[in-house]
This record gives sequence, C-alpha cells and structure tokens, in this order.
Amino acid sequence: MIVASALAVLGCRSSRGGSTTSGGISISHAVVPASPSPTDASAFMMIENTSAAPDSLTGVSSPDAELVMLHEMVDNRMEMVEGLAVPAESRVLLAPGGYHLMLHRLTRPAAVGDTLTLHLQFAQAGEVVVRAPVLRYTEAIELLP
Ligand SMILES: [Cu+2]
Repeated sequence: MIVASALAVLGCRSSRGGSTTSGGISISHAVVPASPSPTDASAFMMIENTSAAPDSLTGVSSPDAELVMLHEMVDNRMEMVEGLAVPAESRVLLAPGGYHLMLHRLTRPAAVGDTLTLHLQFAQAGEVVVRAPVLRYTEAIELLP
C-alpha cells in the first residue's frame, strides 16, 4: 500500500491533486471540491490501468466518511454504480457530469486545506489508497485533465 502526498510538489498545478500507484493502477488528479454541505462531498480523479489485464473498481471507503458510493450522472440524476470497469491500458475519468464518488456522513466538514483519504478496492490491484486535497470548486474542476 502506497500513500502519496499531494503536497510533494507545490506550485505545479497538475501535481496538486492526490496521486498514487499500486499494482497496475495509477490514480492522479484526486480532488474533493469544498462542499456547501457539512455532511456530504464528492470526489473526482483519473484512474489509469497500466497493466495488460482488465481491472475494476469494486468498492470505496474512507476513514473520513461513514459511507462512500460510486455514482454516475445520467440525465441530470445521480445513479448508483455497483462497479466501474477499467479496461487494460486505459483510463477512466471521474469528473462532473459523469462518474464521481459520493462521501456521505463526513466525520468533519470538507473545508479547503483539508485532505481526505480514500481507500479504493480493485478486483486485481487490491486496495489503493489516495489522499485527495479539498480545493475550492473551481480550482478542483480546473485541475482535472
Ligand atoms: Cu452523486
């Protein structure tokens, strides 16, 4: 298990999101936009499978929230997604209007400057831990590729 800090390279925009690599899975641009809700927040990121075998995200948890769900926006509504396929040598982007993680019942409000820890379970790569900085909404969105 590898935990990478987003603070390693300050001043470089693309390095400000959380990133980590474990097995064939690389996570980058992990961000949590500061939430108007004290109890709920969303998280976005890029998931890349660098291996020659398909993988899938099967579950997410966080020490900073009681419940984390994978959602997809469909016709302006959020739908729960059971698992997210990450085909071999390909990328899946979690971004506004598409897939995202929903953090429910946060242990504390997600305020700018905080960092939330996400434990992503992959069928092949196992558990991948990434630390996602909380940024102002516009900053968070600009950071996504
Ligand atoms: Cu949602």
